[in-house]
Amino acid sequence: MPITPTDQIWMDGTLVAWSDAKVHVLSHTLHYGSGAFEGIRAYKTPNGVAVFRLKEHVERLLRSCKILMIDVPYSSKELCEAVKDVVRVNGLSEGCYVRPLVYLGYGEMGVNPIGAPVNVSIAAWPWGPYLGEDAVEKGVRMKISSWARHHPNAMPTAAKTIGGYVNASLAKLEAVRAGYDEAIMLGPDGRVSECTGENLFIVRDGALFSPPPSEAGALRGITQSSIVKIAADLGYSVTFEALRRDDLYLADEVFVTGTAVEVVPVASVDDRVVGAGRPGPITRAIETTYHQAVRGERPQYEDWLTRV
Ligand code: PPE
Repeated sequence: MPITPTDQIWMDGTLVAWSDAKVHVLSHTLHYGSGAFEGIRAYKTPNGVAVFRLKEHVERLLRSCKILMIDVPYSSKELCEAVKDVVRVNGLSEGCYVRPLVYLGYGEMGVNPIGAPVNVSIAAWPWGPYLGEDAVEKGVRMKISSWARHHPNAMPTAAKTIGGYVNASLAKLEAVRAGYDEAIMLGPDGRVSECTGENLFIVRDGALFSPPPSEAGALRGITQSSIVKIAADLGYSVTFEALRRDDLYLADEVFVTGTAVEVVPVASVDDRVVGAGRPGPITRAIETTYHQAVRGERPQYEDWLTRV
């Protein structure tokens, strides 16, 4: 998806002009992929622009770095302030997507990352619907990938590791080139894991199920956890349960969740129509509530919002 440039990007504690936010070609992460990132959204609310679940995202970034043994030279508090600054200085009062990135910079070559400088950047720009303009309305077509999700001893699946996304990119390419909107990935054990940039839920007999993140080798999605809360508040039961591909084919409803995608219904999986082939009532109710919660239209979820 194309990027709409904004004015300034935070790099290692300083705001620099968008066009000057550059790195050296010998930056360590560019060669070996070690580093971590986050995806955060900010929304326009009746009381000004607010970042959704800011602290949770920043803390997940720091946890990803802990796994990678990367010492981030900023505290959670400093990074939260920096995210707010970036949204504010770029005048993104209509909302935006924020991309914090921790990477190893220029100075060391060779796989050994010890001694490479740790750099942090935070950029923000307006980002539209992740899976297309009519995804929420019509639902998306999914394909189960021939690429398996990482084995947890091959890539730490709890970390949002930069290099880990090669696996996601391969699955995405395969799905898109075959004419689908997105891929669903199975774990090394053949159970459903997650999508290339989303977690997944199914609805069966009025109840919700999602693969348990750590067993499924899926990212512990912050949106997934918001949906668990919203679904429970709406009176639906939610269970983390291992799912197989036939559970997807036979589900009454399927939807995906993530910061970038938000909540998007699935219309078909491997050309098997899900339910009636249009977004189901439970997906609709959850999508609507999430849409309102992130925009500050649901006072009960006000704790999730940080005004900039
Ligand atoms: N799984 C994966 C693999 C993933 O990348 C994301 C977020 C999620 C689950 C959902 O996590 P959460 O955002 O905490 O609910 N994907 C981010 C990056 C997408 C991209 O293309 O870049 C995102 O949504 O920001």
